[in-house]
Amino acid sequence: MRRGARVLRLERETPPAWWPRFRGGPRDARTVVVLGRWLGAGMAVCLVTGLISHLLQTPPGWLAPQLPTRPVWGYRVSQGLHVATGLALVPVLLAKLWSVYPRLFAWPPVRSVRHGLARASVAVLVAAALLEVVLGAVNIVGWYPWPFSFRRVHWALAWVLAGALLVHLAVVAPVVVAHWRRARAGDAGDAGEFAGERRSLLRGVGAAAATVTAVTAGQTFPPLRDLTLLAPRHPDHGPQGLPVNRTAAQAGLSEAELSPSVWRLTVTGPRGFTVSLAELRAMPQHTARLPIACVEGWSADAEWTGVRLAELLRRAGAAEGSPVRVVSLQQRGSFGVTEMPGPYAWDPLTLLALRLNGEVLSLDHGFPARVIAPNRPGVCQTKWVGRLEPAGPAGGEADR
Ligand code: HEM
Ligand SMILES: Nc1nc2c(c(=O)[nH]1)N[C@H]1C(S)=C(S)[C@@H](COP(=O)(O)O)O[C@H]1N2
Ligand SMILES: [Mo]
Repeated sequence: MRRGARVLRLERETPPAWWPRFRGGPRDARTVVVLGRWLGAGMAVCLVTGLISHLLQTPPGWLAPQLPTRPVWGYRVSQGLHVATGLALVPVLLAKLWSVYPRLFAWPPVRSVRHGLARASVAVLVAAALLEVVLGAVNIVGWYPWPFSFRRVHWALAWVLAGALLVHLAVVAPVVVAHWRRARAGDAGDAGEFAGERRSLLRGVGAAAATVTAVTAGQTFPPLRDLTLLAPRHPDHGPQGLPVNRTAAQAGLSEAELSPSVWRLTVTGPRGFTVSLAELRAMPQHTARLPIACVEGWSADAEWTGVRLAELLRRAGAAEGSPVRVVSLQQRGSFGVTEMPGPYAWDPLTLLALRLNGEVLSLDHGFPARVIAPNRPGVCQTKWVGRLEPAGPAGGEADR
């Protein structure tokens, strides 16, 4: 009781003279709710598409044999949406923080244990949201200033963010419900007071988000390609009309070791074999139009020609439907080895590609041979392939 009385008395005191005070501006509950709605919708899109990206890249064992290879552009749309939505959220997040930051200085700072916990959860929410968005944006420009794995931290933060957001929504639910609909003339409260300013603010934030999208989305959405001013990649700038994320030189590969007189493809298995490039070219060639969809948000369609992976696996005596480990000649850095689940390995569209857009693959696109599969993240489309290792009949790791 006595504690309660003290807290109540504190509530009646005015803040000290140095305590910040804010007046006016469209920072009323209705503004905050509308911005929160946009932010929440965008975060939900990022969470779902991020989850898809995670599962396609590193599926749990039970899911790997079920992964869908159609639509061929599925990952392209999903990850394009992820990065486009994440970038559009930047102005919305800034506006939301601007609209609520005076509340950081509410008096008294803490009213009760419950109030203290609610405020602490907002601290987690704000920190996680800022970090998630900033890390993502820094990653897509190819800058890695931190020592940790972007992917692991971004993944863990996504769950922290989702949890903090749920707690936050529970706490603010009454305010959200009260201001979900626009106030009508004659309604009580302050909802109508800032209507004009609110409209200007929301229009400004909407215009900022639309502008960010317009100047970046062309990296994945061809109709906007001519507006691609701020995106790190232009979808058709690069050798053979396709961007390159890591060149052969950057991967530590020399022209000599990739030369057709030296290079051989080995496929392991009960009837394992080794072939030269000339022998691969003599096998039946197939052409497929499939996108490269980089996890970093750029993507482009291309026409690939080569040998069906399934045909190579079958010839080596691999069990139908079994997964395959794709091993690149690249020794340095990541993406040298991919585990390809069965559905991709045996899909008729999945190729060990030798040609791109009608020409022999350039060195930087993976000459002499690279993998291209439908509905797969770009990181899994291994270049400079040297070995294919299908899993044994039991499909277990022990067979490898
Ligand atoms: C609300 C904000 C966001 C959430 C909840 C979120 C969530 C996720 C999740 C769960 C993943 C999968 C991570 C994994 O594979 O383990 C992911 C991947 C990714 N996100 Fe976000 N993200 C957000 C914002 C952003 C932003 C703003 C960008 C960049 C502009 C971004 C760029 C990326 C990239 C490049 C990946 C692929 C990582 C990789 O596999 O290498 N994200 N995101
Ligand atoms: N061996 C190897 N394969 C690789 C990579 C790599 O760094 N090494 N990068 C991957 C990534 S991140 C992408 S997006 C695609 C890009 O293919 P491209 O350079 O032909 O456009 O290749 C993938 N294959
Ligand atoms: Mo990529």
